[in-house]
Formats: sequence, C-alpha cells, structure tokens
Amino acid sequence: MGSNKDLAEKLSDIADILDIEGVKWEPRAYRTAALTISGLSEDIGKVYREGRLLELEGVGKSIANSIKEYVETGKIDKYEDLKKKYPIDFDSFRKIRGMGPKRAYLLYKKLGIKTVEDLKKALDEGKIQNIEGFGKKSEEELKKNLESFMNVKNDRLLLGYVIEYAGSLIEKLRKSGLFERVEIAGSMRRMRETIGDIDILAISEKPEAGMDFFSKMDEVKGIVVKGPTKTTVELGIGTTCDIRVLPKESFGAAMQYFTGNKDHNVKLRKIAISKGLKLNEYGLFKGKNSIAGKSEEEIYNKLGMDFIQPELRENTGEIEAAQEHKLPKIVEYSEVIGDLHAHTKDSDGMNSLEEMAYAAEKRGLKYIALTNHSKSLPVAHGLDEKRFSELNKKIDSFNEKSSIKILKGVELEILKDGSLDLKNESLKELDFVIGAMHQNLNMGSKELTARLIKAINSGMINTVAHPTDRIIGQREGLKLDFDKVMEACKNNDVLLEIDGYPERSDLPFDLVKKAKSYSIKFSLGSDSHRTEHLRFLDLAAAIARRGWLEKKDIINTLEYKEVLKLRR
Ligand code: DGT
Ligand code: CA
Ligand code: CA
Repeated sequence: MGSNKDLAEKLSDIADILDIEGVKWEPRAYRTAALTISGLSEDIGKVYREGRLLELEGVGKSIANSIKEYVETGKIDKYEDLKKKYPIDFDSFRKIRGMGPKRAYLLYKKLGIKTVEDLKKALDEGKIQNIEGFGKKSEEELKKNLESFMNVKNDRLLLGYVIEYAGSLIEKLRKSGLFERVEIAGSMRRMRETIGDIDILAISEKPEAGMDFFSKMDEVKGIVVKGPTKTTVELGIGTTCDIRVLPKESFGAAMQYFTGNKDHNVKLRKIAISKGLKLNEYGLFKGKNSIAGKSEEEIYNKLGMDFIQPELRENTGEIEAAQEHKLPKIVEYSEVIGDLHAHTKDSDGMNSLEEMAYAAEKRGLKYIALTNHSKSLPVAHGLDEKRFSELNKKIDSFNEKSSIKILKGVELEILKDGSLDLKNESLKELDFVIGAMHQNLNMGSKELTARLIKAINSGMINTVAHPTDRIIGQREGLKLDFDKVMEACKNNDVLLEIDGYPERSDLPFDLVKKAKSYSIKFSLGSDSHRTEHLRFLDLAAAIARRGWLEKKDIINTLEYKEVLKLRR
C-alpha cells in the first residue's frame, strides 16, 4: 500500500500547511523527514517492519506514528484533516519557482485557486496582478515559472533513488536459488537519469516457481499481470517492475532487445534486414537458423559492428561509430578516483569534514573537494573569507594525518554582474573553485550568458557548477547560449561540471557530447550534502559515459597531486 514518493508528498504537504498556520518547528521536521524518505533507496514499509523508522533523519516519535499509520492503512488522519481545510495541490506548487505555501494559500483564499489548471486560468485572465503582494511583474514571472514547470513535469522516477533498491531486488532473486541468471535491462541498464519502470530478465529452469517467488516478495504491493514467463508487479517504491524468463540460448538477444532504447533497436533491426537477417528478442536469424543469441557481443559482431556499451544506446550516432570501429573507450566507473563537489555542515551539509572524508575513503576514493557555499547564498549559510580561511586550516591539518585527501574548495556565487563572491586573495588559497549561479536568474539569455562568461574569463574558477541549473520534473534549464559558454571555457581552460545529484543530473548527456566536441574537459561531483549522497558520484560518471567521455576527458581520473596543479 502506498509508496515512498506518495508518503514524502503527504509529509511535505503537512509541512506546508503547518507553515501557513504559523507553527514554529514542526514544518522543518516534516520537511526533513519527507526529504529523507524521498531519497531512501528502500521501501519505507520495510524500514517500518524492521523497526528502523526512528533511525531515519528527521523522524521522531510523532512522525514515526504517522508513517506507521500510512504503511498500515495507506492514510494519515492528520493529513486528511488538514487537507480538508486546505484542498490545495501543494505538491505541484512546491515545484513552481516563486510559489511558496503562503503564496499558494493566499491565491486559494482570494481566488479559490487549488490546482495548476486554476492557476493557469487566473494567470491567463490577468487576475493575479491585482492580489496584494503580487503586481504585474510578479505575475509575468509566475507565468514563466508555471510554463517551465508544465514543460518538464513528469512521473518518471529518478535513477539515483531507485538504482540501489533495484540492486537489492536482483540480489534477492539471485539468492532464491530459482534462477540461473538475473539481470537489469531497460532504461536503468542504460543509466538514463529517469526511469519509467524496472525491467528484469532471467534464466530459470523453474520459471513458475520463480514467478511465484517474485510476486510474493516484500517489496511487491500488487500484481499487474502474472504469467508463466512474464510477470509485472507494482512496487512499494512507486513504480512497476517487469520480469521475463528466457531460454539460455536467447539471453543475449533478450538483453539487447529489452535494454533498448527503442530507436537504437529499430536501427539495428533494419541493419539486420539489409544483411538478409532477422533480429528479435530470441536471436539473430538467417532463415530459420539462429546465428547469434547467447551474448550481446556476438549479435553486435555478426551485424558488423563493435560491442556498444548500454549507456551509449540512444541512437545518437553510436551505431555508425560501432560500424566504423570508432567508438570511444568510455571512462570506467572505477577510473573516477575523486569527488569534486561536496558540502559539509559548515554551509548547508549535514556532516562534518571528517565524516565526509572518511565516508569518501570508505567508498574507495582518494580525494574529495569540500566545496561549501560562499557568503552571498545565505539560505545555504554561505561562508565568508574569514570562515573559509579557518576551514582551510582544519583541512591542512586533516590532510597531514590521513591518506584520503581533502581539496579546499568553494561553490562560489557568481553575482548578478558576473563578479565573484570572494576576494581573489581568498580564492587563491583554494584548491578547487566551482562557479555557480543560484540567484537573480531572471534575466535574458544574453545577459545570463555574459554574466557566466565574465566569471569564466576571470581566471579564478576551475569549473561551472551544474551548468544548465535544471531540476528534473520541476524546472527547465537556464536559457544560456552554450556555444558561447563552451567557447569561453575552452579558451580559459575552464571545466564544465557533471553534477550527479539525481534531480540535477547536470550537464545532461547531450550537452556533454557537445562540450566534448569543443575539447572541453569535465569535473564530476556528487553534490553531496550528507555522506549517503556520495553514491551520486557514480551517477555523474554514468552521464559522462552517456556523453561518450573517456578517461582523459575527466579530471577526477587524475591523482590528487595532479588535480592540485590545475590551480598552481
Ligand atoms: P522507460 O521504462 O520508459 O524508462 O524506458 P525503457 O527504455 O526501459 O522502455 P520499456 O520499459 O518500455 O522497454 C524496455 C526496452 O524494451 C526498450 O528500451 C526497448 C524494448 N522495447 C519495448 N517495446 C519495444 C517495441 O515496441 N519495439 C522495440 N524494438 N523495442 C521495444
Ligand atoms: Ca523500462
Ligand atoms: Ca518495461
């Protein structure tokens, strides 16, 4: 019953409503709990059943009771009561820039606006500008922000919050003893940043027992279809999962077919036909004879091309490159040995410098850049020059005694006029500077591009943070002129960042590919705000792979001492 996503939305709604009612501390607790649950890589029902609710960040006794109620009944009484009084679609409004809960409530009270559709109608009719606290300019802004939300909203799940959960499902299936092989396929295998569902392929001598086992797993909330070799279930995390059992001799063909993407497959099938062959999920056939099927490699090879890594299968030129034996040797996940974007509790992170560094070490990394926010970002408790210099001293003494190294970094505000938020003397003491635009983004494309380029030309920044500033499902990227930005990066040896934080996944892979054509290099970052987020570095690496990057294109593949040289 229910799902993590739905529960997180309900808790966030409670937070919004309590905010409107002027309640002091509670909204914060509900928000933290909601954030924890939406970022959880396991089903909340499982956490409850195993008695671990109180271990979750932000979950105290009272919220734990609400979660218990939710898991057992699918409802939370407190939520239902509050929603009666405030029948507002807070979940959508939260994702629209400039629509905080108090504004949403004001618009509900004055104009009866409950939904996104109501809001759109009122905006179209010019009714918002007359409401106290709004005005013509903020009406225009809201219109733009609503449009941006409508363009990007979707119900797909973010890969970063599902991939480990899927991994644990696979592990359970493997351990059941009912399958000879179990693998992930579909968009998750391609490491697409959002997924529509989870696709699993298996080999089994006892498919019916396998299907029974699968459909009765704890994670399963309902069965959509159940057959002898194909079953689809609804999972507690808020998505469906398919499993298909296939004959051993067809497994490679099935992996190929069900990994997709569709356009990639369509083109492969055409190539097969042009060679007088037929390709389907059972194999590659010449007449009635199967000439390949056991492995993906042999299928690609028999079609006259090199093996294509799943991350590349988007029909963006990989098939042609594979035919000409010109595919790049894309970076391995294990070649990324440092994280170049992370926060500590000195700004808006949750963990200390030591905790972050040791957690990174535990993940096998050799270094981590701690890139706290700078002073002009007060919502993130940005640091001024003096506090950075104090932090630097702590980092120096940490580095003296430990094998994992910390780079002294900053996620530096690029101010409205393109100037930088810290003095040059202070920036010179740092090892890694990420330039970022978080505020005053309501400017035209030309101004915004010029602002960023001014910072790139300053000679003071190493990389550009999450360059498009998109938030998946919430807002579009900035309207930057990327040709100009990339030209400037190239001329100044400035990197572009690939931020692996699931909602960001920024640069997107198509722009990565474009930037590579400018010979730009890249930095990868998890954008961690707590130790658990360090895993997002792999997602940044996945985007790098999807953008065809090789080891030499990414500075996180360099040793610590080499990275230090970039600035000296
Ligand atoms: P998703 O689930 O929306 O994130 O994206 P996919 O790519 O996982 O798509 P899904 O789950 O519908 O199907 C998995 C793969 O199976 C897909 O990537 C390609 C293959 N496939 C599914 N339907 C078709 C089809 O009608 N034709 C072909 N050629 N392939 C298909
Ligand atoms: Ca899928
Ligand atoms: Ca599917």
